[in-house]
Amino acid sequence: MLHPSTPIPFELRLRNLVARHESLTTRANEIDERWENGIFARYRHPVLTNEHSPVYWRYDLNPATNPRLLERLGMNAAMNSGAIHLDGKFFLVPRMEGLDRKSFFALAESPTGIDNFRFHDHPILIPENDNPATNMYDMRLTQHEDGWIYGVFCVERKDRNAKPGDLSSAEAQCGIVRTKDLARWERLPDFQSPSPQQRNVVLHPEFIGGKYAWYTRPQDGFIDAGSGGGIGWALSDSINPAVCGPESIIDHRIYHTIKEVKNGAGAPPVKTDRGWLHIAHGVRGCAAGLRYVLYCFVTDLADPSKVIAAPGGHFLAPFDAERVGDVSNVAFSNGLAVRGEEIFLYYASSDTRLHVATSDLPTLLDYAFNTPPDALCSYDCVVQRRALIDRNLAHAKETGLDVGQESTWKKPL
Ligand code: M1P
Repeated sequence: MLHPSTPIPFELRLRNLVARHESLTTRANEIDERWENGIFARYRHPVLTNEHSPVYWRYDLNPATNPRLLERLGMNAAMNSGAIHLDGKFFLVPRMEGLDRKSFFALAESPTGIDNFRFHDHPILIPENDNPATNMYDMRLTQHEDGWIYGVFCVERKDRNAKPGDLSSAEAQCGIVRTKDLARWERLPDFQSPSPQQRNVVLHPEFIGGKYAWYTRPQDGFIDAGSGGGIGWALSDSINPAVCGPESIIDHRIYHTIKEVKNGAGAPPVKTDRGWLHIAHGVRGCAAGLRYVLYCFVTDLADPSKVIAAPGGHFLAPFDAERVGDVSNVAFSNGLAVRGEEIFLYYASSDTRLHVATSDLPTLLDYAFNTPPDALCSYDCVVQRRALIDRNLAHAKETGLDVGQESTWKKPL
C-alpha cells in the first residue's frame, strides 16, 4: 500500500509523533561494548540526530492549515557541535541542517552529557552584520578569561568573483558572537586576518601577553580540499573588532599522514598541568573521497604555539555505522565539555548525527605523551612496532604473562 487508505486521524498521529520524539529524547545511552582501546568509551546511540529536533520545529500542528499533518520544514542532520559544561549541565550548540541544506545553531541541554539532550524551544537567531551570510556552521564555544562565552563559527557566502555559471565557489570567513547566559547572543564584527579566507577558527581561552589568541586555518582563494595550510596561530589586540596579525603555522600538514590534505582545530584546547590538550581533525584523500579523522596534540602551557606532544595516527575515526551518512567517512569535532577530570568529546559522524566519547584527563595525557609519534615511513613504522613487540615478549617471558598466543619465545621455530 503506497499510502494508508484510511488516514490515521490528525490527533492520533500527532500523539504518536510526540511520543516517538519523547522516547528518543529520553532514551538511556550505554557504553558500546564493541569498542575497546582503553583510551575512550564510545556509546551505543548518537546524542543528537535530526529527529531529536522538536516536532513543532518540523510540522505545522494546526489542522486548519495542515489537515494531513505533513512535515513542512524537515530537518536533515544534527552534527558538529560546540559544547560547554556550565552550572552542572551540559550544553550543546550543534550545527543543525534543514532539508534546504542551510545550517543554523540551536541550544540543547542534558543533565548527563551522554543522553537526554533536549532542545530549547527556538533555534538561535544569530544577528546578521552588514555582509549577510548564506550559511553558518561549526560553532566553537570558548569560555574566555575576559568573562564572556564566545561562539566562533564559519560564515559562508557565494564568491562575488565567481565566473558566470559557477554556482559553487564560496568565500568562508569567521563570525563571532558572545553571550553570558547562552540565551542572548551579541554579534561582533567578523574576524579579520591576513588570509583571504578562514575556516575552523578557534579562540584560545586565555590572554597571551594581554592579547586574544586564535587558532586559524589560512586559506587561499578557494574553498576546495587541499587549500588549507595547516593550523595557524595569531594574536589580536581586541575582540571587538578582532583584527589579527601575521599567522604562523603551528601544526603542519604532512605527506602520507592522516592530515595530508588538510587539518583544522577542534574545540578550544583544554588546560592541563602538562600543557594545552587539542583534539583536531585531519583529512586525507582516498579512492572513496576524503577521510576525516580526529587526532590529538599538546602545546606548551606558557607558549601555546609550541607543540610538545604529537601521538602518531588518528585518535578517533568513524566506526561501524558511523562510516555512512550524507558525507561518508567523516569524524568531525568542534566541541568538548570538561567536568572535573572527565572529558566528554562530542563528534559527528559522516555529517549526519552527533555522538559522545568519554575519557578523563590522566588517560588522555598518557595517550598524548606516551603514544609514539608517526614514524613517517613503513620501514620506521615496522622498527617502531618490532621494538614494542620485543619489549612485550621480554616482559612476558620474565613474568610468565599470558600474551594470548603461543609466541616464539615459548616454542622456537
Ligand atoms: O564534510 C566534512 C566537513 O567539511 C568541512 O570541514 P573542513 O573545513 O575541515 O573541510 C566543514 O564543512 C565541516 O562542517 C564538515 O563536517
